[in-house]
Amino acid sequence: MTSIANSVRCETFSFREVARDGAARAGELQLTHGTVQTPIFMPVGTVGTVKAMRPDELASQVEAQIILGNTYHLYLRPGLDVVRAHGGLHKMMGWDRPILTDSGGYQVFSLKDLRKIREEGVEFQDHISGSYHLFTPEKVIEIQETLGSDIMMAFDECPPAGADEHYMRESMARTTRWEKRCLEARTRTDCALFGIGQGGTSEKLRREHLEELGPLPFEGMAIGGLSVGEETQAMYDTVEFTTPMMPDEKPKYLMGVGKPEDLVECIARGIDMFDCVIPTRNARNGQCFTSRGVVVVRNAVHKEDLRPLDPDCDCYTCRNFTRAYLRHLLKSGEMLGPQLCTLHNLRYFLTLVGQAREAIVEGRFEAFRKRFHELQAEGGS
Ligand code: PRF
Ligand code: ZN
Repeated sequence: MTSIANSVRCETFSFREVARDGAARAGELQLTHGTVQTPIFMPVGTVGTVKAMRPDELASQVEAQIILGNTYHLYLRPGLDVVRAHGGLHKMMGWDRPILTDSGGYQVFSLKDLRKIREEGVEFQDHISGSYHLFTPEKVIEIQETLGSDIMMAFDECPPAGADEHYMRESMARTTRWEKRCLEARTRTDCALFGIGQGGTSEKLRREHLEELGPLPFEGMAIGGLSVGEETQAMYDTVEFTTPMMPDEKPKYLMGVGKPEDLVECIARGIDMFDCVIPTRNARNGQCFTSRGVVVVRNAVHKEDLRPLDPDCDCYTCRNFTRAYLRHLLKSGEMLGPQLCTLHNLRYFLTLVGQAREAIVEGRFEAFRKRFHELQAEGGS
């Protein structure tokens, strides 16, 4: 079934589908550092911190079950020697729950003018010191094993949105060869490895790539190459025709997505895992997501607004502070502003996927989805 000679597999990994409602499903993911209930959203901790959050808040208040880190950034700074000296990324950052690391593929390709793609890998100049590096499939596996990730991602190319079919085919064939080399390079039996399918918004290309990658011994499979500037409906359509092409016995991860409505719509289309910088990044500018839609807390309408951000939210921010006070903190440039908004946004995202899961388990996902959209349409202010 596979041409992979290396027989190393992750022994601490398992995935079980718990319930299904339409295409939506609830599952349970067993990883080295603990269990994850799916569908799940993973807060992004690019450089070894989820910005503005302490790990204890992330665990006890956000109730994050797994977070994401980045190979590219951690390799450049603080560097592997520093991470190794701490005994791995978990110990360094004081987070004892699961961590997924992205392979660096996506980050390196966004360097545009500073990189060269070769069969061997990608040569690039980093954004910090400008020095030259070569990322190969072997190298990014070695880095992720040194970090001690629960889930490593294979090395892929995420082609730009408008790439033509000829370029896409060459890129995908190379990505397939790179991903096989990742499987050959793994040595740790406590780090899972996920494959990444590309193919833009083309059903034909998605099928071709997944026919090659699906049978390979990855523990999970991701959809890459979306949320790169295509229309929202094109993204939903692609997810809808792609999830049935992915192995059902493995988790299905949609990389780099999305807003609350994207989570609900893609859970409806069979996605189990998400990550995105939106809740953390937008929080720092005072854009908050709530059960009634977006609240831009910096806006003047909230100057004397004594309501909490979200009346339905149980987070520390919503239990203790008004919109007027949050606006004041943000306008004053106080650190607490971004901290409180980040805490709320992440708690809201984790609550949302938790509610979706409950609805799937109870067989009422469609009603949940309809109610979600109705409430969002009410508007936050
Ligand atoms: N590949 C990798 N990471 C990613 C993506 C991808 O295609 C995306 C797609 N937007 C986000 N993060 N390795
Ligand atoms: Zn809240």
